[in-house]
Amino acid sequence: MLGKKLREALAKLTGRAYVDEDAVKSLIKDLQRVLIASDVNVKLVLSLSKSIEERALKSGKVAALSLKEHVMKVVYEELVRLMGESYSPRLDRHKILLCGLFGSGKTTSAAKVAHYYKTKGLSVALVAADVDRPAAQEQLEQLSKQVGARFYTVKGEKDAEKIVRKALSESKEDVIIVDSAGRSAFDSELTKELKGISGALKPDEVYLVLSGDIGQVAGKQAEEFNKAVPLSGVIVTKMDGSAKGGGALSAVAAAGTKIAFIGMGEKTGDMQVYNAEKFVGRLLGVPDMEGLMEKIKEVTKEQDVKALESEELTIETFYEQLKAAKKMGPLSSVFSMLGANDVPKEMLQQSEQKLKQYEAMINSMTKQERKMPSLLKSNPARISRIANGSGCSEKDVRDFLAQFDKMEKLMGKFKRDRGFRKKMEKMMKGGIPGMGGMT
Ligand SMILES: Nc1nc2c(ncn2[C@@H]2O[C@H](COP(=O)(O)OP(=O)(O)O)[C@@H](O)[C@H]2O)c(=O)[nH]1
Ligand SMILES: [Mg+2]
Repeated sequence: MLGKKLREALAKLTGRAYVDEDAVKSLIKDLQRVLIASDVNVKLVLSLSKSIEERALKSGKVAALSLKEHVMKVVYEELVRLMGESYSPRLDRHKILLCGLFGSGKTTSAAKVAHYYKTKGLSVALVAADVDRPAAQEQLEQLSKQVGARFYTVKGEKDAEKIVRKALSESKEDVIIVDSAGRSAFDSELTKELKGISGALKPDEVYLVLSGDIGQVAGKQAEEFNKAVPLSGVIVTKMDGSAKGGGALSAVAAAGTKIAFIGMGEKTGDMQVYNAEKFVGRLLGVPDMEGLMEKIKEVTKEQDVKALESEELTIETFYEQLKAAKKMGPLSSVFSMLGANDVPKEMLQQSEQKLKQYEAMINSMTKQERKMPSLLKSNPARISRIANGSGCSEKDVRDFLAQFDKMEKLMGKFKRDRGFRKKMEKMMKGGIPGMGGMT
């Protein structure tokens, strides 16, 4: 383990924004409290926070992100590693088995999933293989009518496997969804029944239906079901209530599976395909997780664009950099991030205006023109078109092209010549704005 001071020094040397260890630790303490309050299994919280701490300290922070955002990014990525970024339900012919304990929302979810596939234009069969309660079969029959799915069962049959075999032999639908019996607790009877159904059905997807509010027991439950019939995903129900869904996180971690759908109400349309930004936001109590991740993605993309520097400079890549720079905020803050705090105000305003002009011009160029500026240089018609399109004069356009030419040469030199690079860096530190080469 490196000493803190040494690590800070190293971070500075390698150009990384420095990450404060104590601050990260205290942020992670907060995170632990939140996750435990959201019903995530304590052991899981501890192992998660350990890997989050390690990564948050090790990975370089993007200068434009606050420390909290940096940690949030790591947290988000770790959670996504467990639960998946989003779920893409398959849209071909396939067979689905739903399992779960009594009252978890299996039958309702069967109808919701059926509804989902109907809206995708697929035909759907719902099979009632809950042999314990005749009422459950009627419930599914009613729901089938509502969603326009074909309904299969054998009334009075006590062998779930037989119902499934019969449905399979008759059904021609694209998607076959089997609703199985639940128990109030997991037992060997249920295992036997599920294995029987699974053997007959040979499901492509096995979803465990879990109520979002079951809390700490979710992990154990998922493990048990996963042993009986290997799960391919979890459907979390009742997320329209106060549940935070931490149980689902424990469940997918324990069974090594992913979240597929989220139930958001009692009606057949009340279901969403799982999406990490919404789910993680709720789990962590961050109301605008989508907004936050959007920002993080943009700023991180900007960093990737910097890596583009080694790539060829075209108007296209220049434009990407321009857009990325804009997302970082006004030029003044970009300069101060570069360590140039004393750029005269007029100069900033002028540069800001120039950049706007450049953007308008590039917007008026075709993709080809952006890739090959030489198409423009010798072509007055094109130049006049761009001037008209961007509200600039033809001279502005020609100036920009000449400027771009210079920049291109400069970049080439920059890449080839390490000594030149050093000089440039020195110049920038001396307060000469980085945009100097552009204006
Ligand atoms: N609010 C809400 N209620 C749900 C949801 N999913 C199921 N339910 C209700 O939970 C109860 C049990 O559902 P059911 O599908 O019969 O569970 P099963 O025993 O697993 O088949 C019913 O009253 C459903 O209306 C949901 O996403 N939100
Ligand atoms: Mg049921």
